[in-house]
Amino acid sequence: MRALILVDLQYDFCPGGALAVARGDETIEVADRLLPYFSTIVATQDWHPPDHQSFAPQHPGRKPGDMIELGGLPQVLWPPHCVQGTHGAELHAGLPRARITEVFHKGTDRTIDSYSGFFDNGHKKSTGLADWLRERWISRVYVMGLATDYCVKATALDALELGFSTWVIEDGCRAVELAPGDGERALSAMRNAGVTIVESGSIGS
Ligand code: VGL
Ligand code: ZN
Repeated sequence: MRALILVDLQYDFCPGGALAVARGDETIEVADRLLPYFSTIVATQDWHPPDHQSFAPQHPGRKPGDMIELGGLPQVLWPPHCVQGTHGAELHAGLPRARITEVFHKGTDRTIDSYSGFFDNGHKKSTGLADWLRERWISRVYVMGLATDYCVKATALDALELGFSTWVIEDGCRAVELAPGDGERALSAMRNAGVTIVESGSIGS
C-alpha cells in the first residue's frame, strides 16, 4: 500500500506568505493532479506557538537567516510563520480538505524545531505519523511539498530510515534556497541516501 505525504502546503510558504518560497504555490496544482491516484493522503502542517524559538524576533539582535543553537542543535532563525490559528498556517484552500485522510501537526513545542513530519529535529518526540502509516499497511510513501531543502528533505530521510520505500516528487517541491543551490543539494542528499526522485507525470494508479 502507498500513501501521498503533502508537506506544509500552507499559505505562509506561498508567495505573499511570511516565509514565502518562490513559486511555492505551483505545488498545489501538482498535488491536485495526484490526488486521484492515492487513497491515503497525509498532510503535514507546520503549527507553531507565537513564541516559537525558531522565530528571529524571539532573539533580540538576531535576524532571519542567522544561526543559533536551540536544544543543543544548530538552528536557522526564521521570520515568524505558521503561527497556530492564523491564516498563514492554514493549508492552502486549493487542496480539497475532504481528500486529505489525516493532518499531522509539527513544530508545536516552542523549544525545538520540527522539519520532519515524523519527529522533531532532535528525534525525541514522534508525531505518530509512522505508526499511523504502518497501521494502514503503507510500505511506500510519495513525498512532495514545501520546502525541498528543509521539511521535504527531513520528512523523506526519516521515512527512509523508518523503513518506508521513499519517493520524492521533484516537480511537486520548491526550495527556500537561503543559499543558491540548496534545493539541488537537498535532492542529491536524498538520492544518495536511497530516496527515489521522480516527476509527477510518471505516477499513475
Ligand atoms: C519549513 C522552515 C521553517 C518548511 C518550516 O516547511 O520547510 N522551513 N519551518
Ligand atoms: Zn516552521
